Amino acid sequence: MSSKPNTPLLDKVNSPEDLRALEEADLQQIAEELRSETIDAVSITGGHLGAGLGVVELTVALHYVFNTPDDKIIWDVGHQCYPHKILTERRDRIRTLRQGKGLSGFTKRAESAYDPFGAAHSSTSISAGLGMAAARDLKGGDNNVIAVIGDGAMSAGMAYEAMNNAGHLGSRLIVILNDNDMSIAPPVGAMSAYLAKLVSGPTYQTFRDAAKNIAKNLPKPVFEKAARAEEYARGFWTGGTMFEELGFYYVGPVDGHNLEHLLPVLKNVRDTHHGPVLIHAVTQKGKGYAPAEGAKDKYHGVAKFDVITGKQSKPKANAPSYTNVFATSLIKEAEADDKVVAITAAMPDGTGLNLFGEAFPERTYDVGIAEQHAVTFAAGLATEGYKPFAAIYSTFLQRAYDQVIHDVAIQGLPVRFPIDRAGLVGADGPTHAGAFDTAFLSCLPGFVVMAAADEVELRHMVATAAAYDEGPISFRYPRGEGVGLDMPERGSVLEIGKGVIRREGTKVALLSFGGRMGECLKAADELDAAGLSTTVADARFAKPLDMDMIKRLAREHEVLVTIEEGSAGGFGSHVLTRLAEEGLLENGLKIRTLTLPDIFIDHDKPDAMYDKAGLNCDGILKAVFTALGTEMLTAPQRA
Ligand SMILES: Cc1ncc(C[n+]2csc(CCOP(=O)(O)OP(=O)(O)O)c2C)c(N)n1
Repeated sequence: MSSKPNTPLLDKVNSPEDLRALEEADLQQIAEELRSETIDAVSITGGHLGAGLGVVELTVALHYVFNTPDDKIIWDVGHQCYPHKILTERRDRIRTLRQGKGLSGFTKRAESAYDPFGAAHSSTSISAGLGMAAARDLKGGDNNVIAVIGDGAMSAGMAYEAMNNAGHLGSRLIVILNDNDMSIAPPVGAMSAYLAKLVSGPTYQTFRDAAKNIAKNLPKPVFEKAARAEEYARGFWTGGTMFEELGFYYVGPVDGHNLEHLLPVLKNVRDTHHGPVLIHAVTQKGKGYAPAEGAKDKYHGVAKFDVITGKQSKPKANAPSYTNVFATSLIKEAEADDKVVAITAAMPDGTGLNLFGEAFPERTYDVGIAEQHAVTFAAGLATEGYKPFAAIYSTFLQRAYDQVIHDVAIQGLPVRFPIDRAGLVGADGPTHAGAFDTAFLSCLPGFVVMAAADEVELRHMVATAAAYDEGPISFRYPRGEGVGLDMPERGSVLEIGKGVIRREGTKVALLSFGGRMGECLKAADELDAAGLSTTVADARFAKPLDMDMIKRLAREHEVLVTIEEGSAGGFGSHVLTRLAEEGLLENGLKIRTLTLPDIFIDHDKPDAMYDKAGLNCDGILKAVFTALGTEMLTAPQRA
């Protein structure tokens, strides 16, 4: 039963079951309303918009054709899942996306049965889906498993590892390649969609027979077109051939915005019992919202915005971002040294290497979503005397850990690791937090590990890394803006393994590694005001540690607190180990190590996250007062 125009059909759809009760003819209206609802929600919350808009029809079609949540849809990266969340019992909370205690901006198992696998890092969906398919086979079940993966995510090796394995196992698994790269997308249309439908159908024998069957009833020019389209659909197009060679049954390309094309293809694939099938859907990022369609990044990630104009409301920055300082500093170094080269794994804008690329296009490498390759590629460059800066966010560097150890560290190669988004990152939550890099790098022999206390320090660290040729070196810096300092034209080369005292005191020592320096200085003001004379030191290096400075802090103060925006096992742990070795923990020194707590902190406003972690002025004061065994000053006393 088709409803009257202008009736918001979406109001009747709380779950996919409600959706499946509708007529196929109603789905176009649902898609339109779903698109508007997604735009409206993200205009309030900010977040990933373009990717979700590109899969609206696909989302509707998948939930209509498949019996979710028994049939499992795994969204790769998960940033395109907002329409999916709206259709799967979360519409009432969609305007809490990415807010504290609200919905996650990614798929999350704890949030819903309709999210069978959590994501945020890319290219995991086929592996996870294959695992679920193998489990189903072991259990003798018959549910479907569908992995939806973007053409970008398909650039990562893991996706091919999974397909290789899927071809070998032969389990029934549906992969939907969500191809929104218009510049490489082949032409699509009714004919290729029709062929795709035929070749995915149960009556299909061989695609050549199918093409012949259609073609013999067609006039000659159409026949020739049909033959060409058939080649596109099954053989000629390299994607098809390649996927087939990996053991997948290739279907497509199909217009991912056309429900009349999508629904029969999905039904055919559902109702035939193939092994691994790949449906190649061509979509447009930002589809259906003009400001997104026209934007260079297709509104990949946006701040809150005005729906009518598309204008985003980004708060005015008081200081340049750390990302920008990194990029401009690296450009300075590269102007002076033609061996400096830069590598990004599909994040040119996020890392600032877009700016570097404009200045030095021939010395900039975007290798795709391929962090492992990026690191070993950098190692190769280093063997030939180049100075590679492999700029990878802390969270994504996790994926390349073996390459960091085996290809870089063991060979002592001077690869530079600028590590952006070090620490808590706010709305993106725990999947994107840069929590572990200090721990996983400062345990590696021969590595130099730095963290910038502010943007001037970052500039110095870029210069230091450019000058340092003896082995691997990293420097971490947080998301967001610097503190607004005057910047030197060019960075100075720091002495390796030397920290710096920022202010001298006598009773309490705060030893900071990285971006929490501002909070240390604030806490020191309060402690001084409370009669506790406080030293503040910037360690600069977690490896090698400045043991002269650290020993002096330990000997000359009653309390020593280390602060870092990273997990346990990092800077503070190394300080403790070394002080124990020196016998300096036996003389009544009261020591505390402030790190991120042993939990994954959910997405929230940065301040709330710091509060939870105890990594702010209050947290530092609390640590000092508990170490001293005295009451903490109340806010009125402090005022
Ligand atoms: C391992 C990893 N590296 C980098 C990223 C950052 N990232 C998020 S989405 C994205 C692009 C994904 O492109 P595609 O798969 O085509 O999806 P689309 O956004 O086009 O829908 C990147 C690079 C990530 N999520 N995971």
